[in-house]
Amino acid sequence: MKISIITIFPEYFPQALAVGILGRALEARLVEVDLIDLRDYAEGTHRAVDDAPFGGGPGMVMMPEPLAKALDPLEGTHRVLFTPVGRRLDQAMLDRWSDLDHLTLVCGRYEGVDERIAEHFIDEEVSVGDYVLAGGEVAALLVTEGIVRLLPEAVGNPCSVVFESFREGLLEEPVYTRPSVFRGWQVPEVLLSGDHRRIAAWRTAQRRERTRDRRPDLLEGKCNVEEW
Ligand code: JDK
Repeated sequence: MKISIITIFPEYFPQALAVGILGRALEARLVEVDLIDLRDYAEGTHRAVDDAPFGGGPGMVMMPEPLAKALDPLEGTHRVLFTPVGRRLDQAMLDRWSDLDHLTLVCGRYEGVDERIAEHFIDEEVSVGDYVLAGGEVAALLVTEGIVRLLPEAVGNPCSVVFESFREGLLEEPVYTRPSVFRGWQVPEVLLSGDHRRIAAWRTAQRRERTRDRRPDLLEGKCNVEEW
């Protein structure tokens, strides 16, 4: 798989791409990340990539021409633009993109990109969450990491990834490791019992309780409140 990232800050990425699952996947050539410096497609002595907004208002807007020039050779790839006004990122999008041969991620800056780029050079506009970043780079890194860990052979134990799709949209249960007593705090007794039926029941109860408490939105339309 290849991921092309268009950005005015290519230097943002290399350290993050070198560590952990991402670093191993890149080394093993399971994925190639191509960092494209938008500045290389800008003209003039100042290599400007931004200009004032038509109609007035604060800030600057990414000019269409450098983005179009960078995106022309990437026609036919799946092109994602990060923006606070996109459809909200979810695991299903990452699952879908992880099957692609070539994904293009476009990172804006300033107040965003000229709308004609979004209309004519982009396949999906995506928001990574309901908060405002200063640009798309954090989003591109987040998506790259989320995709690469889904690639077969990128993760030590592929079962742990496959297993996720069977979790039915509930939050995961709490996990514990040794020691069984840490600073006086005991691991739940059931986890030490060796009774796998009781453990499974406890885990399910924990997942429901957590989801009800922290992410009730995940339960909407799922079930009657009594039962969960
Ligand atoms: C790409 C530039 C910064 C964009 C204007 C005014 C209130 C903001 C700053 N999920 C998510 N969050 N943030 C992004 C994202 C931000 C970006 C870019 C992605 C490119 N920025 C920016 C727009 C505004 N707007 C009203 C909301 C301010 C993605």
